[in-house]
Amino acid sequence: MARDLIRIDYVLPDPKSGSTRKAPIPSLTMALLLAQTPAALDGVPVQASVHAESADGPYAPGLRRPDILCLSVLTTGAPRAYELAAQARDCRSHSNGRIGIVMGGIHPTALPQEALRYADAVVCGETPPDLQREVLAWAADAPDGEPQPRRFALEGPRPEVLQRPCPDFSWMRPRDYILPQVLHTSVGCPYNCSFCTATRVYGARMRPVAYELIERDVAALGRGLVTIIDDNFLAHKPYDHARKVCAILLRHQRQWVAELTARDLWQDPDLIPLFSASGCYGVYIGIESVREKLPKGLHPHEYKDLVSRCHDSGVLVLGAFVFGVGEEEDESIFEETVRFADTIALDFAQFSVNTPEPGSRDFEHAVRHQLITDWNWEHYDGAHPVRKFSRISAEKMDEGLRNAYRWFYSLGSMRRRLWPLGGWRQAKAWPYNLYLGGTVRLWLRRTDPAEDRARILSAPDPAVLDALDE
Ligand code: B12
Ligand code: SF4
Repeated sequence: MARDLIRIDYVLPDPKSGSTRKAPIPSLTMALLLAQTPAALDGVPVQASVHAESADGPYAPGLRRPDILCLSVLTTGAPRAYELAAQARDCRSHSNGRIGIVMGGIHPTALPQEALRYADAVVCGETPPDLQREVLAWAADAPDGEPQPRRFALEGPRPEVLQRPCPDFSWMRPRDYILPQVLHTSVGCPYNCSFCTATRVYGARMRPVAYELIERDVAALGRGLVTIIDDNFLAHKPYDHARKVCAILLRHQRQWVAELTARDLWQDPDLIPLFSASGCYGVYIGIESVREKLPKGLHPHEYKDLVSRCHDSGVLVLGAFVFGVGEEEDESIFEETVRFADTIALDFAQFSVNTPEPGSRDFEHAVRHQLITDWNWEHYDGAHPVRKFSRISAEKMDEGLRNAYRWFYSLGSMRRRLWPLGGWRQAKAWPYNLYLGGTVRLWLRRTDPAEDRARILSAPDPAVLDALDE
């Protein structure tokens, strides 16, 4: 069919759109895919736009009628992505052709067979500009007939240095996000934690975005705190990458936060003062368990030391904990964890239920050992027990998670954690603590574990098990 315009919609599905006050950060994935979109395909001009359901509300394929619907899918968004794909199948594009449906992101990367039941094309893993062009060109032809579903993946070696256009955030309204400014400087992580997909999808070696491009991306950011979303900002000794990025951030006078491994930060005494001097506002460290020591982790007294060294340099610390990591954990783990977070005076904490995310080693282990109790992908958000735990029931896990948040963001805990250091730390940490405390109360009011348990799926899509046998 002759067309004078190809319309592409990039959509980030979110089953809970509108349920929280603000989304945490805008999607770099959307911004990058938009920027990487070619201006024309086969001589036909392309018009592309982004719709992030968490901020923009539910997407309607029948109203938008794109030629190509591109869905970026995390596991929690998979059921919604499949629903949107089914709706798109039932309508025609603006030029009255068939809508080509493409899926990418971590869930289709982990379980392409499942995604291919709903999409014309699935893209596995990282998608540099050339691969994206190839997929879009293929999908643009889809209106001429029913295509054979196809799986695309990067052929040949992964690029050592990432070359790409400046992420295009023009679609994003900063007021919709808690931290609207996002920066991506590298991929890959050597630790290969069993619950994470970073090493498997992006490799064990840290591969940076070209430094001149990082400089360009920092210069293009709006005002406000910058969130660095690298899997692990301190992936390799001697941490040259982090040092180079700090120099860029300092040149541009930006305040920033990043996710990194506690062990690396603790081992190199120069890093915290260097971070602080370059504008580091805070760091996000995965502590995971107060009982199990993971390869990337520290002993409890070392965490205390690390947090106080950060505080001495004016850097705030968010510690992330996961319940159900060790087989020996029982119901006492919740109180013990919050007490630990209080004692080491964390500024912020995130608590999750150990979740075997598709793409991780834990997922394969859980499937093979028949530990999974809930196949509803929407529940794979770290806030629902979806697998069996030896000594904690699903009900107690729900209750324990909710209590942990309630206790940590109570006024009493805030006072204990934030008061002693006074001055700068209170000014920086209180407003976010109060905001997060409000968000926690809203979440507790709006969610009901018993209702969620009524939506448990006890059997998987057979394509999921086929994928593991491959
Ligand atoms: C930033 C981040 C977040 C942010 C923002 C997420 C977002 N919506 O953008 C925040 C903090 C909100 C977040 C929250 C969570 N996250 Co998170 N997060 C990440 C992180 C560190 C980086 C993602 C990113 O932007 N990467 C940069 C972009 C450029 O890469 P990309 O997304 O892979 O996209 C590339 C390709 O995949 C491809 N692609 C992607 N989509 C599409 C679509 C099409 C059509 C095409 C052609 C190509 C394509 O092209 C891109 C360019 O190469 C990843 C780790 C990782 N390495 O992916 C975890 C990760 C995505 N998060 C994860 C998890 C588990 C969560 C939480 C459940 C954690 C929790 N307990 O709260 C929540 C739930 C979020 C939700 N809405 O469901 C898991 C997801 C596992 C899974 N199977 O889904 C990951 C993979 C980390 C891990 N543990 O393995 N997260
Ligand atoms: S250190 Fe962090 S990014 Fe690296 S594998 Fe472990 S959880 Fe994933």
